[in-house]
Amino acid sequence: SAAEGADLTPWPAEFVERYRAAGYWRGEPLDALLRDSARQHATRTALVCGTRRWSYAELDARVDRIAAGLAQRGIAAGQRVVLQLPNIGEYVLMVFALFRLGAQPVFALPAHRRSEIGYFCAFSEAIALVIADRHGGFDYRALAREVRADAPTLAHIIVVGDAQEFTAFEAIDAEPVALPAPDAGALAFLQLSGGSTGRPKLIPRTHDDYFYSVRASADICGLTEQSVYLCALPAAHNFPMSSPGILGVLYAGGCVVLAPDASPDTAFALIARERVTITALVPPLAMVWMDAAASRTNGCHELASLQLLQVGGARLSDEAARRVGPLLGCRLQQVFGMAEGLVNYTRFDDGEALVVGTQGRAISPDDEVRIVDDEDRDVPEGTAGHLITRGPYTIRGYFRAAVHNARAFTHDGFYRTGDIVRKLPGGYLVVEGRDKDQINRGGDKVAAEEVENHLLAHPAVLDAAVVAMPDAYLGERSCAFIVPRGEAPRATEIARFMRERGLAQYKLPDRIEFVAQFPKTGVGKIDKGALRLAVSEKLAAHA
Ligand code: J2J
Repeated sequence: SAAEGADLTPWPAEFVERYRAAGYWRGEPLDALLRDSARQHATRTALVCGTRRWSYAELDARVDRIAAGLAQRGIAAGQRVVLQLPNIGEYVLMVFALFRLGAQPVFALPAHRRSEIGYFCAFSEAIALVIADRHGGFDYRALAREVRADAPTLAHIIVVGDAQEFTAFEAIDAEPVALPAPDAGALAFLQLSGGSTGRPKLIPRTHDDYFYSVRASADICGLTEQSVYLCALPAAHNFPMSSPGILGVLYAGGCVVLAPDASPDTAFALIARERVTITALVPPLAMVWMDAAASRTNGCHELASLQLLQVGGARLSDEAARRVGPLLGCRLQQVFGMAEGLVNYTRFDDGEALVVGTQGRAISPDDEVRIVDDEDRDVPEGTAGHLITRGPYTIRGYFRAAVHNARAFTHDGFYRTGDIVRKLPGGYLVVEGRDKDQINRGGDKVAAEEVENHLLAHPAVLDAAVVAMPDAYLGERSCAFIVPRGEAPRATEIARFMRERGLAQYKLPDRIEFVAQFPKTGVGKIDKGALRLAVSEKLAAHA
């Protein structure tokens, strides 16, 4: 694996010194966040899941026992554990237990299937996989059985619920033992990249860098021990985890309420019951909530406690942004972030024009945010260009991806975000588009090449190109253009084949177009711009 590149690309020494001197990196592992809050807020409610509630003291004590239980089974510091859980209390317990142990969670999503989970387990050389028995009509134990066959390092499969032949989550329990504190400069966990390549890239975040982004985010969002956060998005996603999300709320001594899903029926009832003050959504869900609130006579009443709605993950239209306040009776905060690091927020003292029309500005005075042209030269303020960035919580390289890193980072360590952005006075950013080969399906990122590779595995597919097409609800959906080998297969046959490949549902093409050949650019590459135009014109003609 050494040939594939480093697990963690370190920041150069001068940056390490600067970030420490500025007080960003404090040498504290992430589990200290829970330990400290347990000291300060022992009896306050930290976590709510359905009818179950944990105080800070209870949560901290349970985490100690789970960490000891994991250690007893031979799961140790520096080992990877693929974590795939829905929004349930055990997710939070397991995350902190792994942090405390110095073991490294790989944050998979409940939507992932055999293709993704198998890859995460094999590529990260995971020693354990943690799943729920069933969720959303899907049996994760069946998935684990399939994955195990191709993941030689996988020694433990831990199941919340009915474990069948696997290890029950409740069995991971032992008298607390003294564990050496993990090195705060070390890899704390692997987050997933939205990516644009054939295989999802893994993002190595350190305790130091992530802890800083969480503290600063909690501060920017005004979190206190009075804050009640509804986690309605999948908890493992970087946004509800850290911006300021679950970790930020637990740092501030507030209360995290886990929602099993983000539907208005579920979420509004929880907001009313727990007096939720802040939550985070992707734009399509924000629109569903606004529609629901508008059509419910008691909608506003249920949301009375809600002070702040954060929206991010994909571009929120100005029109939708303007309706948040009137319809939901709370403030809007736009969040433009990425699991690789950089997070931008609109601020509380920003005027309407900034909150509605921009995606905010960076967290840190030491975030270096540059907008450049195709030759990496800075463009004038207000001009659209490529966003590149480095800073105290932005990675310098992906996990074991030397070849890709050479393209994804400049020689002096700026991360190429792939976003096309304008920078306004004060550092406010407006996301104008993207130059990465990705579809942003309402916040769910789909790497075109990953889907194309699966399509190319079908014997009747000669060539494939996946592009974004406009969609009123999700912003974008995916369209696969296929050049058939001989007679075109039926679209339903392609869909069946793709499902069998074990891909997450959101990556399956929303539309398939068969063509005799692809339009080419001057240099002979597939002209994806022309394909995007072709499908959007076709959709417009039928609208
Ligand atoms: C336009 N595009 C956006 C926005 C992200 C907080 C919030 C979001 C993420 C996230 C995150 C956008 N408007 N407001 O990690 O901590 C697109 C950009 C970006 C990519 C990153 C967080 N907010 N995007 O979405 O790693 O293209 O992180 O580069 O999933 O989402 O995706 P992801």
